[in-house]
Amino acid sequence: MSSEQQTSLQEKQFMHKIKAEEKIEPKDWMPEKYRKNLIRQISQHAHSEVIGMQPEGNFLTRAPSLRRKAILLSKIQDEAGHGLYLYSAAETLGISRDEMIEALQSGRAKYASIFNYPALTWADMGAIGWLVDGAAIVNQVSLQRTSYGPYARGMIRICKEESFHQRQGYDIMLTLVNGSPEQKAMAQDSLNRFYWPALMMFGPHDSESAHSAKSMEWKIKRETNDDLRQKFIDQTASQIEFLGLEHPDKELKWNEERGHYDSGEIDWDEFHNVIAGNGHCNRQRLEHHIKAHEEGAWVREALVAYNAKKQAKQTEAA
Ligand code: FAQ
Repeated sequence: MSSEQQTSLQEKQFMHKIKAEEKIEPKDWMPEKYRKNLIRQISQHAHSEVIGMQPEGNFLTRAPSLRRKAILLSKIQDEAGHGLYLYSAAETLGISRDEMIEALQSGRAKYASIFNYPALTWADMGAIGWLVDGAAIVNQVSLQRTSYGPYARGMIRICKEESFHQRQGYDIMLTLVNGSPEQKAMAQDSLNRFYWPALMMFGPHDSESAHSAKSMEWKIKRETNDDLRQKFIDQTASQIEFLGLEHPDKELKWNEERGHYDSGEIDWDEFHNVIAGNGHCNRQRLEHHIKAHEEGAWVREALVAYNAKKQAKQTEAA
């Protein structure tokens, strides 16, 4: 059999597995473009979790009570853990952690646009948990069925934790709307600033999405950007109503025929501007990441030295 025939047979077997809903595992044959696309998506997902710790991290010293501080701290630590599961999943595809970090820090790899918006008030901790984690869950629930085994399994655990994050955010909002008029106004202001950027987390419209068609065929993505965004719009409408806040989208209207809400258009210029690196906080987020990474170099070096010493001792004993 020629090498071309061999590849075509492998491709057929690969597609057969995808169609049969079998997971693709690290040692299985896979098309090079499938591998590269997964590395792109999983590593950007990991970067988002890690960069996403920054806006909330800023509020650890400003939490209004010890209880709120402990909850926020534990939520932020979860996000670090999510980053680690995801980097590990990407590593099974043959890329190193160093290469991924280099791509992030040089600006070649993206991370979720939402984290380039500033967190200005305590209410933003509520809006981030409720809306940002809420949008992340809608997307990640669907990714639990993604075709790549290590990514799908990581998503199952991540979703459980994100669900707690979403509730703690909503709980902060509930407390604020039931507080003083100033607290309620703070919650409204935060909703107004985070609602549209949260919708942008789902990516461009399907018609503009470069990767969607192939990712849907390979079942890397199980639902399209617009379908997931619609789910989020639908579920958020009643949550906003329950809080007694005004909906930031003045064009939002229930469409009986579609069984969904119709909504106003996203400011796509803003979205493209932010992902091109020109958002409020893009520079600050990357500079902070680089600084923290450099300051942590001694920990990585100490670990390598410790492992080398342990290995040498074991060899000597053997
Ligand atoms: N921001 O062709 P598509 C979280 C880029 S986790 C920045 O539609 P795709 C937890 C896209 O990368 C949040 N860039 O792309 C948390 C591509 O550029 P490229 C992260 C965006 O991949 C909460 C280009 O535009 N979740 O929040 C964005 O098929 C609180 C064309 O777009 C995930 O990453 C965006 N919003 O669909 C942590 C989930 N949208 O790579 C802390 C996994 C698009 O060619 C605190 N990822 N782009 O240079 C996905 O599901 C997909 O990658 C999408 C984008 C849906 C994000």
